[in-house]
Formats: sequence, structure tokens, C-alpha cells
Amino acid sequence: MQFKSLWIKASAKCWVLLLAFVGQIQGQALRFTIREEQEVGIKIGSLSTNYSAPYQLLNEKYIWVNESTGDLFTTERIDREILCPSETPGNCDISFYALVSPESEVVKIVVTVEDINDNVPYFQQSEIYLSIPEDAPIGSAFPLDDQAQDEDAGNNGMILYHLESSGGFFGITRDGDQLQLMVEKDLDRETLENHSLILVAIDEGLVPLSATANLTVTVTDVNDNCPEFDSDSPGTATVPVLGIKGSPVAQLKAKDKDAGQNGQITFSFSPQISDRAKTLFHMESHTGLISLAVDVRLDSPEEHMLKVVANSPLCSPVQAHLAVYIEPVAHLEPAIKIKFVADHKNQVVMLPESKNSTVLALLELKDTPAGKSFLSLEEDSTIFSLKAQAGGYLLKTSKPLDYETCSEYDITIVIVDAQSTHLLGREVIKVVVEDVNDNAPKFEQARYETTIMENNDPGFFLCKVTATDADSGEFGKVRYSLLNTGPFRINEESGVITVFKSLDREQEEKHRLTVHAWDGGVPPQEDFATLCVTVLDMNDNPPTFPTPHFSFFVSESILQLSKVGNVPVSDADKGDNGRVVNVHILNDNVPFAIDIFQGCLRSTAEVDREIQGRYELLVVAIDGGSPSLSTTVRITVFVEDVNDNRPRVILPSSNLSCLTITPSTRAGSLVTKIYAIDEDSGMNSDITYQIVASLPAHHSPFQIDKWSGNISLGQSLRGEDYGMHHLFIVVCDGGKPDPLQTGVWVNLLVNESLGKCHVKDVPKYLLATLPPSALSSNRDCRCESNGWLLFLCALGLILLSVCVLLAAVGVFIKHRGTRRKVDKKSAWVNRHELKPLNQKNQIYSISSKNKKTQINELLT
Ligand SMILES: *[C@@H]1O[C@H](CO)[C@@H](O)[C@H](O)[C@H]1NC(C)=O
Ligand SMILES: *[C@@H]1O[C@H](CO)[C@@H](O)[C@H](O)[C@H]1NC(C)=O
Ligand SMILES: *[C@@H]1O[C@H](CO)[C@@H](O)[C@H](O)[C@H]1NC(C)=O
Ligand SMILES: *[C@@H]1O[C@H](CO)[C@@H](O)[C@H](O)[C@H]1NC(C)=O
Ligand SMILES: *[C@@H]1O[C@H](CO)[C@@H](O)[C@H](O)[C@H]1NC(C)=O
Ligand SMILES: *[C@@H]1O[C@H](CO)[C@@H](O)[C@H](O)[C@H]1NC(C)=O
Ligand SMILES: *[C@@H]1O[C@H](CO)[C@@H](O)[C@H](O)[C@H]1NC(C)=O
Ligand SMILES: CC(=O)N[C@H]1CO[C@H](CO)[C@@H](O)[C@@H]1O
Repeated sequence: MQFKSLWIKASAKCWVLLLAFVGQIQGQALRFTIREEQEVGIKIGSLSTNYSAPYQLLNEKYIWVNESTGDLFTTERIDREILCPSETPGNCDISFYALVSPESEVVKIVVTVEDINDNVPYFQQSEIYLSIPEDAPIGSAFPLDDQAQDEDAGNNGMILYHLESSGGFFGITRDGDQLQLMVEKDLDRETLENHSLILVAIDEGLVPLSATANLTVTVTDVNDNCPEFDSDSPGTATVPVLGIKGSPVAQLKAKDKDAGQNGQITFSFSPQISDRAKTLFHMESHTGLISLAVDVRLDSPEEHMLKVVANSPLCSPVQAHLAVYIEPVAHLEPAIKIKFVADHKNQVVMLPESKNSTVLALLELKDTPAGKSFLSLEEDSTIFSLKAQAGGYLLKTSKPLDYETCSEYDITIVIVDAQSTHLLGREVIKVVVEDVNDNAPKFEQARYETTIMENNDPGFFLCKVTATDADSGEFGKVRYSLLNTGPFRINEESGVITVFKSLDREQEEKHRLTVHAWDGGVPPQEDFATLCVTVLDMNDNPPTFPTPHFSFFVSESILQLSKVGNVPVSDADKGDNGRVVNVHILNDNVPFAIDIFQGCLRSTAEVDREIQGRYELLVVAIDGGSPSLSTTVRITVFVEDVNDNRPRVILPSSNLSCLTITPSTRAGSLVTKIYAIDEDSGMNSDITYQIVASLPAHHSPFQIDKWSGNISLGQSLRGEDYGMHHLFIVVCDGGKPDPLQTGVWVNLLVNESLGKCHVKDVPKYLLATLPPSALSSNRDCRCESNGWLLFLCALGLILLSVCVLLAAVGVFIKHRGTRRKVDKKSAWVNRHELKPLNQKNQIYSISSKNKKTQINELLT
């Protein structure tokens, strides 16, 4: 093996480093034979007898190879006549190249297609006309140009002729290749002018096939002169190396001594000349000038024998032969012959990107003289390699190509003189890399962030996302969509994201979207990005109160600055827009103020239910946005009553008022009435009346109705009831926990004469010394609500009263003994004034009955 690498400039868009391998070719072609027109899939032979696996054909037309077994099969019906046109000499061979063995050795395979008699001979013209002068002697022969053709080869293509219905006038002979009609009987135009013959052509196949043509022989009158080719008419001609279409090859000359119409000569090619000659040459019928019909450039010389026929009216045609020699292109320089293996169009190799090492072409070096030069890549390359194998050079890719890096390569292959290393020629192979969807779209950012002011117009442009795809065409065309759209839309083509409805920050402040991009491949490649949208605040929400109307109840005894009730206020907006900067009461001169820090209403001055029992406030809250928004709310404050007024006795008007009643007054009749009022409300003004003491202390005949204050006579008056009665009545309201009370004396004189009664003085009675509980013990002041409590109270009171009674009896006895003369009234008073209140409490809270007896006792 001989290696050589050279640096030469490649005339390419992309400069590539080319690595060259140059080697010698070895091996003989492997030959197989197959008959034409066989079924598809016929096994031709196997490579396995000579080479080891794997097997790969470089060009797979007509046959394919099983990679593992090396068996060769046909891929289509092979027609020898199409493959090798009739004039091709020798065998009909198809050549293939195959890569065999793990070392990728290149071998040549030659398949010879054998002929079968599958073609019928045919005449180009089914009617043949020939003119023979009537004086033609017996034995004279006239050339028949219209020979039958048969595409088959060998015996299958050999044709024998005979005549039918000739009437014995004519026979067929051959002069070499030339078919001739021979006159076998004297002709007489006047007897039979037109002879209708049938020319039969039969091939020599095992099962012969035949064709016929109608041959009409017209016997002509003798004519004086007929055309003759000039003796100096050329017999040979040479076409130079490069023959250009239209350039003259030769001119034949013929003469007819007749004048006028009879002397008119027309030239034509005999139909017998080869098809190739017919395509190569053109005959001008009047002048006899032969010229090239196409451009001619040949690698090997060709020789064509042209048969030219000169016709003149009433003459049998005369023929001349012209041998044309076409010179081949002189191989002054070695030349490269390229056999493309990979897909190619117009000499350009099309190769999908990312494809593993691929054989692109098989190059053959036409070397002159042989072995003096070799092929090489112009530049070393890591991408392409040229390796000598099996009489040729394999051009391969060494690694996958990348369309995005470079989409077109020009590989320059040079012929290098082995001795001088001079360049003898060059050839450029163009490689176009075809795009494959091997790149995914990629977003510029994996995460986009943007903001938008709330209450936007629908259709608002939000942002534009872009993903790029390195592929080209459809594979690089990126489309977009949103996975979770919400109020957003994306333009599939442009990636522009819009908001199609108005956003409300208070509903949703942050939106998180996933953008999907995909390309046009099948299946598409894709990418994802996240878009975070923050909705900015606008002052679109006024401060709000939980209710449009608050109601509070305050006690009229409320302390200044104490809390009346919560007035919470909030604002859904954010920042300054959401901060409530001012809450105040719109009314003037109200004893309340808003505590903005605690969010409550406080009292600022004393309230008196008896002056104003209800306040209607209007409160406004203002936020800090600009412009700011405000809300008004109504607050009603009800002032609750406190038992701060003691009952006021209207009747009797004075402690000294006196009423005389007759002893005959019947029991149960109304004596007088006590009437009091209380300025408080509710329970605080519920007034009850009770007699707590009476003088004289014995059992009083009067009783009082607790609710109405009616004083009536409880029993009939007796003798001892005569005289003055002082009733001390406590007027008590229903306030809780501590009722207020007033005491009043009611003076009643029982006398038969209803004269005016006078009361100069009433006993001093210290109301304050009487505990309210004692005064109201008749009523449900204390121990009423709870049965258990009541029981405990009663128990306690009984115990206490027993103790106090014993103590009182003791004290009383002692008093009597020592201070008998002391005024009983003042003693009672003194005793009560001297004793501490709590002790008195105990004393007078025993029970109403005990207490009364005690007081009566004391007072007497
Ligand atoms: C292929 O193998 C056969 C039999 O082994 C042999 O006769 C023939 O010469 C070989 N052909 C080549 C080209 O090596
Ligand atoms: C090649 O031949 C083997 C063995 O006969 C067979 O299993 C395989 O399927 C063949 N390969 C193809 C592509 O037909
Ligand atoms: C013979 O053939 C020629 C040409 O086809 C025609 O002109 C002529 O009339 C024919 N003669 C007879 C007698 O049919
Ligand atoms: C030959 O001539 C006969 C009668 O004139 C006709 O029927 C026949 O079709 C012709 N044959 C051809 C091959 O033209
Ligand atoms: C390409 O080559 C690599 C490594 O040699 C192999 O793993 C892969 O399967 C090949 N790919 C194809 C499509 O042949
Ligand atoms: C109290 O006396 C008045 C008459 O002065 C009478 O109308 C009223 O019914 C009496 N009330 C009760 C509770 O007896
Ligand atoms: C009547 O007497 C009581 C007890 O002494 C006293 O509290 C009250 O104020 C007196 N009422 C009037 C109107 O003087
Ligand atoms: C205190 C008073 O007025 N008492 C009188 C009661 O009636 C008699 C006559 O029946 C008078 O004499 C008393 O003066």
C-alpha cells in the first residue's frame, strides 16, 4: 500500500481537511450468468463461496445481496435487449461493486445476461417497393435494403428469408450481408408491370419466429442513364477528437447524365446502417453532405460503415459505402471516472446529515501510462477519506456530517504523478448535506418574567418569546402554544403573547404559564419555557367595611376613651393603594372618635342616655392611592341605661303628710296610694313598694301592694288600732346589680272624727343603714334566679338569724338591766349609728319577719 497526503486547495464553500489513502487494486471479477426475462427474485449465485460476510452492494439496480449469506437475487425482470442494444458486440454484462468481508474489501461482480428467443423479427417497413428494368437479365441481383431486424442475439437473432407468391420470377440471394432480389425469369413490363411478392423472414431460434413484408416489384421501362457515384467520391472519412454537431463529415457525389427531372438525384442512408450511425449522422438528401447530428466525444474509437443510396427516377438505386472513423479523446492526461454510489442528482451527492460512515462514490483512474499516477484528496480531511480498493478508489465519509455546521462540500480529488508529485488533473465532487430534524427548538430563556398593569385592555401585548432551531426549512420552523392558557393567547407563528381579557390583581396577582415550542419534524422536537406574569396594582378598590351599617350598644356609664366596638376596614389593593390612611367621623360634636390604629370606635366624652339615647354616625375611610378612593359607613350607637337615678316619690308629697281613716273602714278597702317615678329605663325604672317598718310596732293592719303602691286595710280595725300609724315604705327600682331606693313615711290616723290630722315629726329612720338586700328581700333581688343559691342563702340566713337572735336577746336583757330609762327610740338609733355597717348588714338581712319584729321591738 502506498500512502500519500497532499495539501491542495479545494474550490469549495467549505474548506475541508481531506485524508487520502492511495492503494493498489487487486482481485478478479466474480462472474455469474443469468438468462434474461426470468422471474423477479431468482437467485443468481452467492458471494459466500469466495468471500466472507458481511456483504454490501454499492449499486443495487437489478440485484440485491443478502448481507449475511451473500446470496445474490434479482430485483426485477432483466431484459437483455434493453440492457444491451442490438449492436453491442460480445456478451451482455452488468457490473456491480460490492463491499465484502469485515475489512470492507471492494470486489467487482459481473453478471452476464443470456439471450432467449423472445423477440420476433420485424421489418421496418411492411411495404417494400423495388423497381427493376424490364431488360434485367436472368441472374442479375438487386439489393434489398429493407431487411428484417431481430433484437435477440446469436441464433435467435439470425434471420433467413424466402419469397412467397413470386411466380418464379424472383428469388432471394445473399451477397455477404447484403440481401438481394435475383431475377430468375425474363420480365416484361407490358405483360405484368407490378409483381406483388411476400418477403418472409424467419429467425433461427429453437422455436422460430417470423415476419412478413409485402414486396412490390415494379418492372420499369428501360431508361437511358442512371446515377453513378463519382470515382472521386470519398470512401472513408475521419471525425476528429471533438466532433461538434453540424460539422461536415464527408460529401458524396453522384452523376446522372440525364437532364431535368430524370437527372435529379436524391441521397439517403440505407436502412441497414446501425441505429447508432443513424443518431450520429445526418444526410442532406439533395447534396449528399453527411454531417454530425450530435456532439461527439468518445473515450474509445468508433468506426461506422455507412451505406448511402442514390436514387433517380426510373432508375434502380445505386449504393456507395463510406467508412467513418471517429477518433477517441486522446488520453494525454490520466482521467478520473466517477461512479456514484450514494444518492446523487446531476453529479451532486445528496447525503442526509448525521449518517454513519457512508460510501459516496467509486472512482476509477484512467492512467496513462498505467501505474504512473494515483488519486488523492486535495486536502487532508477528517470528514472524507479516499481509499484504494479493487481497482478503484472508495470515497467515504469518516464521520456523520452536520448540516448546521456546513451544508455543502466540494471535495477536490487530484491525480498525482507518482514520481514528480505533480498534479496531472483534478475532479470536484459536490456533496450536499440534507437536513435531518436533529436539533430541538431552544428558548432564549428558560424563564421569562414580565409585568402588566391590572385592568388592561383586552388584546394587550404582553411579550414575545422566541425559540430558535438550528435546523433549516420545516425542521427549523418553530411554532408555539401555551399549555395553561388562562386569559392569555400566543400567536403560533410569532410567539407574541397577548392578554385577551382584563386582569384583576385582586383576583390573581401572579400567573405562571408554560410555553411550548415545537418544530416541523415528524415527530417534532420540542422545548418548554416558563413565563411568570406579575399583575401590578391600580387603585381600583375603595376601602371596605365588613358591613354597610354597624350597630353598637354602650353603657351610659362608659369610661372615656374606652372601646365601643370594632370598625375594621380593609382595602384589597396593594401598597399605598391598599393602605387606609384616614378614617374619621363626619358628624360634629359627637362623643366618639375612630381609633384608626386599633380599628375601633372609642368614646371621647360621657354619654347620658337620659340626654341622648342614640347616636347616628357617618364614618368615612380614605385610602392612600392617588387619586384616593373612599367609602362611607353608618354607625348607630345605642346608649344603654345605667341605674343612676333613684326613685322619686311624688305621693305623698312629704314625710309629714297625714291621712285620717275611720275605724269603720272595711278590711280590704283602699286607704291611700303611694306613687313614685324613676327616670331610668327598663328594669332600672321598675318600681316596687314595701313597708319595712311601722309604728306602733305591733302588728300593723295596713298592707301595701308591691307593684301599684296601693295601701289597703288588711283586717278590720279594732280598739287597739286607734291612733297614729307610721309606715316606713321603701321605694326600690329594679336596677342590677344594685337597685336604688328611697324611703318615705306614710302617716295614717285611725279616729272616729275625721278632723285634720297633724304630724309634727316622724321617727328618724336612716335609710342608708338598711342594706338594699334587706330592703328587697321580699322581692327577687338576690337569691331568686338560682334554686341552689336560694337554698344556700336561706340556710345561711337561718343560721345567722339564730345566732343574732341569741346575741340580741342577750344584749337586750343586759340593756334593760343597766339602762332601763334610756329612750327606746334613741337607743335604737344610737345602736344603729354606732354599729359598723357590716354588722348591721348581718342583722337586717336575717329575714323580713325577724327584721320587722326587731325593728318594732327597738322602736317601742
Ligand atoms: C471463486 O471460488 C471458486 C471456487 O472456490 C473459484 O473457482 C474461483 O476462481 C473464485 N473466483 C475468484 C474471482 O476468486
Ligand atoms: C438472509 O438470509 C438469512 C438466512 O437464510 C435469513 O435468515 C435472512 O432473513 C436473510 N436476510 C434478508 C434481508 O432477507
Ligand atoms: C403498378 O404500380 C405503380 C406504382 O404503384 C402504379 O402507378 C401502376 O398503375 C401499377 N400498374 C398496374 C397495371 O396496376
Ligand atoms: C400485404 O398485402 C395484402 C394485400 O394487398 C394485405 O392484405 C396485407 O395486409 C399486406 N401485408 C402487410 C404486412 O402490409
Ligand atoms: C452508527 O455507528 C454507531 C457506532 O459505530 C452505532 O452505534 C450506530 O448504531 C450506527 N448507526 C446507524 C444508523 O447505523
Ligand atoms: C289601686 O287603686 C286604684 C284606685 O285608686 C285601683 O284602680 C287599682 O286597681 C288598685 N290596684 C291594685 C293592684 O289593687
Ligand atoms: C322622709 O324621711 C326619710 C327617713 O327619715 C328621709 O330619708 C326622707 O328624705 C324624708 N322625705 C322628705 C320628703 O323629707
Ligand atoms: C288626735 C285627735 O284628733 N283625737 C280626736 C279623736 O276624736 C275625738 C272625738 O270623737 C276628739 O275628741 C279627739 O281630739
